[in-house]
Amino acid sequence: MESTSAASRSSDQNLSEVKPSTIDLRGFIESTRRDHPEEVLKISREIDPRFEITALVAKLEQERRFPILIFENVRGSKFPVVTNVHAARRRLAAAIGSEPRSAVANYLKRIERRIPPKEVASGPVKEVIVTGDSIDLRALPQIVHHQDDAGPYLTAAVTLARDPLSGRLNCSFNRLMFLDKNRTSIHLTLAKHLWEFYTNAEKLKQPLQVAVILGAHPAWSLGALNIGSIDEEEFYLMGSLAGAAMEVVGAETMDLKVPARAEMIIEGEILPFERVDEGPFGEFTGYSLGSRKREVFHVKAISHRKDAFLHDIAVGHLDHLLLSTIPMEANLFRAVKAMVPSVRAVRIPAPFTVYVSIEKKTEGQGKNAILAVLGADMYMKHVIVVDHDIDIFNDQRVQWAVGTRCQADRDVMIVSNVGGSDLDPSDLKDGVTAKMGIDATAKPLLGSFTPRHRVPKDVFDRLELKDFVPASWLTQKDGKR
Ligand SMILES: Cc1cc2nc3c(=O)[nH]c(=O)nc-3n(C[C@H](O)[C@H](O)[C@H](O)COP(=O)(O)O)c2cc1C
Ligand SMILES: [Mn+2]
Repeated sequence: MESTSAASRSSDQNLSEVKPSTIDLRGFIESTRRDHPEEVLKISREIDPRFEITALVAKLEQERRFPILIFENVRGSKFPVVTNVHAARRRLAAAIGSEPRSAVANYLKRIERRIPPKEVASGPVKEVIVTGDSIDLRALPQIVHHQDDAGPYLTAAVTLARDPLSGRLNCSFNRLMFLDKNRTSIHLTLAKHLWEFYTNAEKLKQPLQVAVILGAHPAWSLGALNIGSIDEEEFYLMGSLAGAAMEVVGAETMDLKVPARAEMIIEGEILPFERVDEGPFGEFTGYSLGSRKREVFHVKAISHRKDAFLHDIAVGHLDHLLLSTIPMEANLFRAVKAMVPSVRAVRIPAPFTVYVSIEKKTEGQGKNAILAVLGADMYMKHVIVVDHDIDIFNDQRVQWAVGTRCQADRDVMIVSNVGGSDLDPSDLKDGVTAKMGIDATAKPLLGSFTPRHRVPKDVFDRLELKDFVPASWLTQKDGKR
């Protein structure tokens, strides 16, 4: 199959080389298998969707292996399962035509050029259409991820909905917990865009219609996760990131266009004023949070490919964390750059935490960078800003900067009672949190700060290790890196 594989070879391939009709998740998996056969593992042995799928991801992770996993034989369902698609930065970068190190820069570059969706008459996702009484969600693999989870969940669900007030579209990931043959719960983070749409619909006493996309190309997923104003429609960035228009086709029960090359579309509505117990659920934070009241999604139609597979995301594992951090890092890079033009890099090393490196040119820019981050992403809680001589991909160097360039009473800022994630296990009230910024840049500026120790460069360059140490040392790989 022709595919996006050229993406993995050049840093940003010629856009005209990408044929729209080949952009989909299975095409991406196929091109990954062809170019990096060790990154795709097909498993024909029967697997129990209750814990075993996540267990295998976790066991492989322990071995530092992160292949895409295809389970052909899933107990209790005729649908195969694909998981761990996003567990390698190389794959996510390749999906947007980039090398791993330049993924954030390439993300920002690609979303500048809008490639709107292209309407087609039909597509593979319409091969099978199920409506009315024939709908039975229990025919799908019932994947239970972690020990304390309240039940099986759909974790790779990209929602598409229209604001009843403005008419604008929104895409985001929202997890669904299976309730019965045609209902799930849906988790809408407070103050995020789908929640905003839903509260608008509720005020009008109307249901909110939602199409759930399952089996998205990783570039579409990265687009759905774009962080921006509620007026920015993620739907129009998906093709931009993939490098070719996303083909779309009319939904069955609502006035929305859905990706024609998805694996499956679940159409339905969230009714006003209805809530149900959801959870406990093992979250992306690595904790299992208790049960809460959540909204309910009523399924009206399911359309899917004849040989559709169910796309799963291993919650809280790299599959999940890498996928969500690239769009967040891109947004934060852009936001800091608006305030501090000489920003060098942004990295999210842990939930709610971000490192920023800047080339500080004038006093106070460390704190400008902190304010830009906290103003640009509701989830971010702890911000550490360092100078550009610090490699923020090395946690130890960041801690070194905090230890040696920071005075807590001068360089730490704390803001209490700010809206944040409702999945933070340390907050006392749902979604209300304290924010902290640590300005670990050298004061007043790096150039005038106490100099670092170093051996003279000419001496360093002149000495040859081979003149001093056994030859075997120089051929041995240092495994500690
Ligand atoms: C795998 C995955 C699952 C997610 N699950 C949820 C969820 O259940 N509810 C939610 O509000 N956000 C969830 N998110 C985060 C949102 O999708 C993300 O914050 C998105 O950018 C929000 O979009 P918005 O800015 O349009 O509201 C998830 C993200 C990922 C990657
Ligand atoms: Mn949005």
